[in-house]
Amino acid sequence: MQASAKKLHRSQTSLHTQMANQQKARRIAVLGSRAVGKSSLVIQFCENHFVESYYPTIENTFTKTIKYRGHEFSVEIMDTAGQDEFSILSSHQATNIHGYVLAYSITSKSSFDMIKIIRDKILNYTGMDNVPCIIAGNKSDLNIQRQVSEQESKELAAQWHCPSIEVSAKHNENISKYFACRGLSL
Ligand SMILES: Nc1nc2c(ncn2[C@@H]2O[C@H](COP(=O)(O)OP(=O)(O)OP(=O)(O)O)[C@@H](O)[C@H]2O)c(=O)[nH]1
Ligand SMILES: [Mg+2]
Repeated sequence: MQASAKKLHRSQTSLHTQMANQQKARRIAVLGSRAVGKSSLVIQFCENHFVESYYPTIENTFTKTIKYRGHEFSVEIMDTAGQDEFSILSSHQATNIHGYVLAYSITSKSSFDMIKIIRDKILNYTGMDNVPCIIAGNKSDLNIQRQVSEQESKELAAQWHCPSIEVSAKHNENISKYFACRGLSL
């Protein structure tokens, strides 16, 4: 093979590898009100333990490699600070994201209402009509303090054409399912 042809072949191969790698990388942002358990969910998923104490987050990024249907995915999960109606999305929270986890606590109606506000902010920011997301109702172990029914979250999910799931970071229930659902099937 001629030197120039070899060079072209090498650069094509490296471009091909780069594209393949890109296809297997996923970026997920976890957003929601304060103290709904965003960090607990991410830590349970990435590090397999539950933290009882509450440390408000500024921002953290976790990475986990997952094998899914024979492919390895590198999943980058952005754990964000709790949002209220006045917080402003930063550009890295709203761009280059493959999927959003909109988290609320089943024990807090206001945190459920907040995910609607957050989604509106994302739509405004991106100029899209819809974004890939999953509705995650955390603290399902606290059923006795429930303020949001599963039906309400299912109705919202139908409206947004997205999945919804109830999870417990404490009991490690449905966590992998919910990250797999959002991160890998996109
Ligand atoms: N019972 C129960 N408690 C939980 C669960 N998940 C989180 N918690 C508790 O709720 C509190 C807040 O959890 P965090 O994960 O820090 O909440 P956060 O959404 O990251 O909070 P910010 O970073 O301030 O936005 C902590 O005391 C956790 O132990 C859960 O599934 N069940
Ligand atoms: Mg946090």
